[in-house]
Amino acid sequence: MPGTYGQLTSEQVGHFLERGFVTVRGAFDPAGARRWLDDAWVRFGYDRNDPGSWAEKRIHLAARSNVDARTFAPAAWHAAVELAGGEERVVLPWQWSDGFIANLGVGDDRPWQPPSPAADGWHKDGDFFRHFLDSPEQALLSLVLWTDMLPKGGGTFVAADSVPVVARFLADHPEGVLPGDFDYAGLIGQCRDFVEMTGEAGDVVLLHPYTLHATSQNVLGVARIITNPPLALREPMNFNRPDPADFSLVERAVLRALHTDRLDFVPTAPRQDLVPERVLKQRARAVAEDARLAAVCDSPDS
Ligand SMILES: O=C(O)CCC(=O)C(=O)O
Ligand SMILES: [Fe+2]
Repeated sequence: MPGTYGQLTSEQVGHFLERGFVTVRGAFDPAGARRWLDDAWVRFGYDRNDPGSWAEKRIHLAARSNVDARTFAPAAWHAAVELAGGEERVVLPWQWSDGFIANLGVGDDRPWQPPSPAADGWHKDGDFFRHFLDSPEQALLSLVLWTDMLPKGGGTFVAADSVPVVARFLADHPEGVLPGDFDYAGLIGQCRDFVEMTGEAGDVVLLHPYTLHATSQNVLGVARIITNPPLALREPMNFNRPDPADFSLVERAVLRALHTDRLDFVPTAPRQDLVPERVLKQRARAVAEDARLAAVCDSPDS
């Protein structure tokens, strides 16, 4: 459909349909995030210049502050909205936050291994809802790079052929799947196309929401910091639109995966919001984080 896609090139559209992701390089100026990153190190409780002090190797902070991606990273915003089917279909604003995910040396006590089914922690994002084929809560998975993501330095592992695998699983489970109930070993075992995502601070990777991915080892001694803000839809995905031109690229990728032109998907159980373990852990950390931030604010050289 030439001309239908504004921001994305036909190569990017083809790549998204084939391999489930699009990269927007230089989507924002990392200098604009300096304060957030300075605060993050206070919240971690570590000296950024002393990797020896980084006791906890993976930290996922809660969000304290937000920016609207539309103004902060316009090219990424436009690309994301286009993948999800247009501005009127998505929940706005698309908020990006300082809920940083730091890889400060996961698995740095053993030799680095490339992505494969043997890596730990393959998952689909969305620990906060019951998953259906058409779930609106997570229309896209994103990786926002607040630092460089260097080879062997914590680049998120991605299974670029996982969308069809997960699509079949969800199509077979119209009753929905709780985040902890996916057969991840069985699903990742069907994948062959593994990617170690790398890039520079300011890059953004937009991925199909079904994409299986995993934390990787970071053996470089260099901190890697990302966020993964979900873009949500106002209504569930619709695989049965009267005019095929109205399918979003995310929906098209699902139909293609299921080898069908359209599908009348009807969930057989209610949608469900969940409070993830992650949030409970973040709340538990927050008291100490607040105290450290307050101490920095009170110090004479702040
Ligand atoms: O840290 C990473 O590379 C991936 C993190 C992730 O996938 C998650 O927190 O859901
Ligand atoms: Fe994830």
